[in-house]
Amino acid sequence: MALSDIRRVLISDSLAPACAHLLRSQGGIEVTESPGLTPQELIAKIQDYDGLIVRSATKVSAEVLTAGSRLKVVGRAGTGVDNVDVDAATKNGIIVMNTPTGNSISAAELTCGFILSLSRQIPQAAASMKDGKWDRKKYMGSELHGKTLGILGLGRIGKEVATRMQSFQMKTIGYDPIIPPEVTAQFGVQQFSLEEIWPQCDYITVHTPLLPSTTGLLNDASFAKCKRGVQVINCARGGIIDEAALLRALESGQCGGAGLDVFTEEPPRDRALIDHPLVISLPHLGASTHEAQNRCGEEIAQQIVDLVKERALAGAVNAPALTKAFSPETKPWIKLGEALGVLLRSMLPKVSGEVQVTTSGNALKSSGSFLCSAVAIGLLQNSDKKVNLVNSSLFAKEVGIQVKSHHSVDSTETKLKVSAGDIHVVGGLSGTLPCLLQAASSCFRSPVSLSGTLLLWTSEASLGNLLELLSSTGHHLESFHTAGGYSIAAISAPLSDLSPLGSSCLQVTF
Ligand code: 9EZ
Repeated sequence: MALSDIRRVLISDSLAPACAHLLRSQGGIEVTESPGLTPQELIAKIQDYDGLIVRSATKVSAEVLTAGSRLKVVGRAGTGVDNVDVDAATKNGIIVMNTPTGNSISAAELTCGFILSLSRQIPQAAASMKDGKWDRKKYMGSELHGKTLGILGLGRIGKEVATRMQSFQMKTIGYDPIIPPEVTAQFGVQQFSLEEIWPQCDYITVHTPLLPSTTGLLNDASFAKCKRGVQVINCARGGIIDEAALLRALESGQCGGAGLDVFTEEPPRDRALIDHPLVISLPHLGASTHEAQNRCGEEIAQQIVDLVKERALAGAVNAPALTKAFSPETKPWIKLGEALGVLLRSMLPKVSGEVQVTTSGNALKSSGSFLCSAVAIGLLQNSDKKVNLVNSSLFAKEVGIQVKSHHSVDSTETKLKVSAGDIHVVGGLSGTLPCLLQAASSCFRSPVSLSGTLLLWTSEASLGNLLELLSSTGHHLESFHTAGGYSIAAISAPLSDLSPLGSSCLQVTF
């Protein structure tokens, strides 16, 4: 069943009404909203749905994903997919998508709130008032004017924090391994190496994903390189600032305050940081605004509508090969890739090791990755697994096949070549129909349509034997092609017994 065939969607968390409305009105999708299901209820219900949309409360476990026998997409209205078992989704051929941008302004504004709060200990002083006190000495603060803010991670959120804090005349510096310094200079952030950043900053805020390279980005060693009294903010992901190192730095005075919206464990059982007088903490409220929730609900619905309409695949986290695969022009090329994979699999006793996909022609310049997935589907035909464009490369790897792509500029002709060992097949389109142009080094005089039932011989076929068998079984010959020892016959329907046609004869149905 096609990944874009999404008729029924279940929304299992409380989401902005705009989400269901957009799915119904733009996508013609039947939507059920059932927030607060137990895991057992969700597992029982999910088999009736093609799509599932969640926020943070629903845990989309392997069990849920496996029970969803017709599930094609899981959408998370928000940044990250912490509550979705992405590996299990991929194995089951299910697309996982999120809305990476919907929360950016809210996250940035909260970060600025933390910086202002830290500079004057606003939450602590407010709490002391509620406590009946009038403590004017204890809450002496510092101006932000002229201070240096280090921003680690300069994507959308880092950028919005920078431009806002510049209006307080803070000096904004930062680091990002991907965004070029010329780009960040445009929004007033000079980049330095991390080693150069640490000693300059009065405040450091992190806006990176949680990766092995960013886990413990602030640790004992980096705190030691900072100015004494540096203040730190984490509104990104728990663990980017090492919690034990932060506590040590607060206790030694190396760190002068921390604003934390996120924790390695949520809710945190260890309350040592939260209880520290110089720590301001919140229960993961970065995305908790009406605007962010509306935006994320709308964005996830739009992304699913775009998938249904085969317009685009945006925000997918486990189908990188497919981001460019959604346009009407690519569909026949995917069909061709699958067909060439099927053909190669039938021609070889066993496909293993590297399979090379070579594209040529401008139209296929950036199609390599999804065509690899398409070829892998063909190579895995008849496997007992539910193979599709999401999981085919993964399954191919599991059986020892690596499908790799390369774009050739040697030919301007738009075509696709698939090679395994010393065997290769070349295909192209005739209109929108997948065709075989070449097998091994031999070109067919006219393209062989890769549809219906084909008989293949790796040696010279006996046309006499074939015609005799076809007439005795009531089949027709539709076309016959030979090239360099290979013969291909297109016939009207599959034959049940190929033995009269010689031992090299294979039958392939597309
Ligand atoms: C790492 C990063 C930023 C960072 C940001 C992104 C992959 N990646 N890594 C260290 N997107 C600052 C310090």
